[in-house]
Amino acid sequence: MPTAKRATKKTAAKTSTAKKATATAATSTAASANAPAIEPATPPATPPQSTPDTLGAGGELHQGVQDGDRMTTAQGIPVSDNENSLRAGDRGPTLLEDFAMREKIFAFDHERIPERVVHARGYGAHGTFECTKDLSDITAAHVLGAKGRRTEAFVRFSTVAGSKGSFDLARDVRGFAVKLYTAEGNWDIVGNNIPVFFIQDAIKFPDLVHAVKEEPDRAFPQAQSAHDNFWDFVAHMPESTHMTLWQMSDRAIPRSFRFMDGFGVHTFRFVNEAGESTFVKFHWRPLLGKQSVVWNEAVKINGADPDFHRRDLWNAINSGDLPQWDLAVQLIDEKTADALPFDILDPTKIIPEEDVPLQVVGRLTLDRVVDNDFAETEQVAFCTANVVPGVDFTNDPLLQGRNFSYLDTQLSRLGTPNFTKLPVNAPRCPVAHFQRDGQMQTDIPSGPTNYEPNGHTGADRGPRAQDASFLTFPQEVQGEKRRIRAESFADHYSQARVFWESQTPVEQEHIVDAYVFELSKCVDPTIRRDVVANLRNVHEDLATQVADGLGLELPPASKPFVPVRTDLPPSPALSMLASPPDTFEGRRLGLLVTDGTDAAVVKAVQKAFEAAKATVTIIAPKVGGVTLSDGKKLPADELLKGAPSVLFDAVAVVPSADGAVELAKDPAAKDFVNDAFNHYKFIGVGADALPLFEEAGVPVEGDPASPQLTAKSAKDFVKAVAALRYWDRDLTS
Ligand code: HDE
Repeated sequence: MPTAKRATKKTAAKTSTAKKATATAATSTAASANAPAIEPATPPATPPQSTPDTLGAGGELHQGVQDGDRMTTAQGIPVSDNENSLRAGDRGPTLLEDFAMREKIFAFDHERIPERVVHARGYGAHGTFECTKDLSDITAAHVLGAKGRRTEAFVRFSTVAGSKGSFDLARDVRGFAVKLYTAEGNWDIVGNNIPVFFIQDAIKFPDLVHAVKEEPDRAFPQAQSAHDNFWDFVAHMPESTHMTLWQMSDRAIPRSFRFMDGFGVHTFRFVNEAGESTFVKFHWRPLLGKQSVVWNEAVKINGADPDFHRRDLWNAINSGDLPQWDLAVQLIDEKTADALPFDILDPTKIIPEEDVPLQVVGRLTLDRVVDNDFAETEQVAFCTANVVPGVDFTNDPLLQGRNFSYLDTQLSRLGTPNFTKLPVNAPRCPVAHFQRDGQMQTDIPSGPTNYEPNGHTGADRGPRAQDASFLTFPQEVQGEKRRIRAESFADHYSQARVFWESQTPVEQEHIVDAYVFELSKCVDPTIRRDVVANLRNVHEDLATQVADGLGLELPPASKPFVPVRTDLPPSPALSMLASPPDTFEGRRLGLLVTDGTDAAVVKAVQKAFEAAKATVTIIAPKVGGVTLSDGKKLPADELLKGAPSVLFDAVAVVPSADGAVELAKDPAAKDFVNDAFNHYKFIGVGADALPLFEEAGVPVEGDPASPQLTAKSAKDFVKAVAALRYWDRDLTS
């Protein structure tokens, strides 16, 4: 089986780096990744003792599943034939005795573990976090204690509602979960790309998730909130109004994980060495700026490439285009917190950046894709309760509930409390505790002492000195035990109004369109009415436009618990388009060529975009490529029929004169330019390309974002596309 052998060797080499990284965690397993093939057993001269170096014929404990040179069963028995099961006679029945076949199928039968009940579809990568500002006056967290200090990280991005096999461009919140393997244990910031949440109290989470997931009787719609159950729930939960505005905005259809924010959502607490506490909100801000797609594009991307986001991350990291985010914090002392118009414990509220500015304290760089999606991305276990000394919780009732939920769900997903031993979850610092046994215990703790205090393992195995340990902030707590919502949580609309008022007209139009689309999918008309009744408390313009889009008579406003504040100023930082990235770095140009395309144009475009740190994808009618004007062959990256323009941030269409005539007959080419134009993209128009645009009915002549593209103008084109979209394009002409 030469193929099996080749694969084995390659993977063995690759996994050795992962092993190195976890060497400190895997204390008792000194297996070598590059161990020689197991030789046929030579009986040992003396009977084996129970020490690791006499385990196994090769004298070593082997845990890697692809370490050996020859194929074996999981028990290490060499396999003679992996093509045929054991049978009686060449046409006879298969024998139960075939342990190799039965073991193989048994393992396969159990390959899947339960998918996450939410955030099932995710994609992970490794990276490094670097502290860029010493924050030791505010927090004792080691990771933030010295400028330049670097900490290993793992990040998993996700959608929330869809199952593991759903598509990437669902209108949905994105998970942004970060694990920092600090010198003082793992710190998880389990956040989202939207800074607020639908509900204020964890007890409502199962209801929210049931409502948004597929309806239980029919098992659809998948990965979509556009259905009765979700909007019925929202209509009856006015506290979700603020979050649904964000969800209806373009934030919920990001262009890529690389171009979206992350937020810790809750207010956390920093505690410094003197025991002083400061409230903190966490923000991850992408260095390449924020960018989203438009809804019509999202719908088409889901068909053209359901893996659009994961492919983007994989390609970017593997091509050295490393995604980066700044970690910024909003620090709030008790006095400032008391003066804010909202309760900082309420997770449906933000603290405007204009009120409490962001301070950048670190930078996250993703620099390595996973070696194995299951072992790492699927098995990674995040938990809000994983905090390190210097970081603590607040009484946010959503956060308090989450602290219970994550550990609990890991048990049903990963099947054992020993999931902390998995390489992706294991701390990168020494651990010392007396927790033992359980399913899948991979450690072999030696000696009889499994309790503390004891007289054998030494003082260092007891609790560490107080000042180096996690100390809960001694916040005073008192009050009656009651099921109650604080009055300070009662305002459900004012910040939704601020969000609406802070958006540009284009963004407001997208929000209205999204509400109209989603509510149009509700079969029960009372749901549409009730949602619009709530929206009247946010802003009359919003409610009127949504009602109009639905053909609905404007219903009376629902009654808010407390009067809506109309005096709060807009927060420009909430708009994505108000401060666009203005760079094409990290983005993708689709360059459509045909036989005879001017070689000088191709060369100039490639050079200009490479200099701008962007990617050029060559698209041609045949994937074998084209012959350019200079007679040279140019291989294509993509076939035109398989690479619609929705997959690119901007396009350039540079056929030869004959090529343009041929393209004008091709529906895929016409869709290519039509969609690019309708999605407000920049289009570089080659000198001979007009017949295609004319045939497709795309009015590029006179359109400022569809300049003529020549070898000379390539540099200007790359500057122009940094605007990313030309929102002023009049689509009615
Ligand atoms: Fe989660 N959430 N969540 N969540 N959450 C899970 O944990 C939960 C909430 C978030 O990539 C689960 O391991 C409750 C807010 C992310 O592995 C589960 C509540 C935010 C991920 C769970 C919330 C999040 C999860 C499912 C309300 C943003 C994916 C699988 C009190 C700040 C992590 C798992 C990954 C995953 C519970 C609300 C973010 C069931 C009870 C708010 C990014 O434990």
